[in-house]
Amino acid sequence: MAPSIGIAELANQRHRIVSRKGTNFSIMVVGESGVGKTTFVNTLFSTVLKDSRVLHERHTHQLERTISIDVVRADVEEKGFKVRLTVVDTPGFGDYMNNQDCWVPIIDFLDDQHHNYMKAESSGARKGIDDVRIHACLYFIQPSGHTLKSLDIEVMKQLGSRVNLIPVIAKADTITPKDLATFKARILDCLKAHNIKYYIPSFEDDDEETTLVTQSIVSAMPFSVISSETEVMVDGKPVRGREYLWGVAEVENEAHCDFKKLRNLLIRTHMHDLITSTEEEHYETFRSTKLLSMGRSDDDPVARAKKSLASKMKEDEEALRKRFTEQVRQEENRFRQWEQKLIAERDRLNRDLEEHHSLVKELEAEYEEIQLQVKGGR
Ligand SMILES: Nc1nc2c(ncn2[C@@H]2O[C@H](COP(=O)(O)OP(=O)(O)O)[C@@H](O)[C@H]2O)c(=O)[nH]1
Ligand SMILES: [Mg+2]
Repeated sequence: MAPSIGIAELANQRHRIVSRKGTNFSIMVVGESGVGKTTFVNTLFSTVLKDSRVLHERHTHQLERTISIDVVRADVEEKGFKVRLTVVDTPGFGDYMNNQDCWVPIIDFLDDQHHNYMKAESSGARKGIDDVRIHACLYFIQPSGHTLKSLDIEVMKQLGSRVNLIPVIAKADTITPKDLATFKARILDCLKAHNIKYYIPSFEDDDEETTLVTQSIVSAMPFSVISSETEVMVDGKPVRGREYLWGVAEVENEAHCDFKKLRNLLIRTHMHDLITSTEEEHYETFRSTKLLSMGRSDDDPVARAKKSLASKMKEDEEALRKRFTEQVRQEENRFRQWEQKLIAERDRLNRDLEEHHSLVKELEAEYEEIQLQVKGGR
């Protein structure tokens, strides 16, 4: 029998969190396009669901501004213990838009979940609500070995102030262990230097053994992961991994990456901690700032980004209006010139006509005179 992945162990956690109906647990993955988010989601599901009763569901939320968010769900049940696991897969930055505010729809999604819950809570309809408040947000970092990009910093800043942010180094099989260690240290320094809040597993009230486990988890942060959608043979046994000419990079081998530590943290040891901190810290922060601000949000960077988008649109509109007015003005000028030309032409023709007229008159008078002379001469 394959080893159990430990959902049942939730019952041993510090507080009992699960009623008979089970609990919601939602994870979100965020990061640049191609960094390996979708592969990770599929890897996580296939290893978590190995021997659980599964009710799998996949659907897509189409959000505004053509950014679509993919939601994968599974009802996981082990020994009568139910968890509704939801993973929200976001399209990478650059998939749909390239600008600086590419993260705004993701932040909107997070806030919307809190907002929906808040509305349901205040109207007393909490039971019926589809609660997709995100308990853990995995931010995927490219395994560049250098340091964080400014976009990483900006996005993580936003995420960290709203959810339990868990920075993750993607594609650990593409970086040497030595470079990985340096990279991890640099990332931690960078997070600190930029005051980015990220999730640190809580130790309090842990017994000695659990504390040791948690310590080993914490010391591996930021977690490195290898993902793979296929299994390859290692020593005659199928394992999930990526096969190279020189060997296999194994997803669940702790010497190769921290996938197992991360999965343990999420699904086994700290699911409860993630849920409570979301409820007590992040949701409460959202609720109180929402109640406080009530429409006044000058200091909020998201509101500022939205405002800048709105003002950009206004500028564009203004420029369009100016261009249109200018065109109309030019057309009017052209018309006026043409009209004046016409008037001048008419005047010229009138003058010509008058000249002709008087010439005719002169000729007539001359003709009459000649006629008189002829008559008189007879
Ligand atoms: N070497 C390596 N490649 C990976 C890993 N995870 C994903 N990939 C590859 O990276 C590419 C992009 O992955 P995908 O999951 O679609 O990225 P997404 O755009 O972030 O969802 C695919 O070709 C994957 O096979 C990994 O851990 N190691
Ligand atoms: Mg993807």
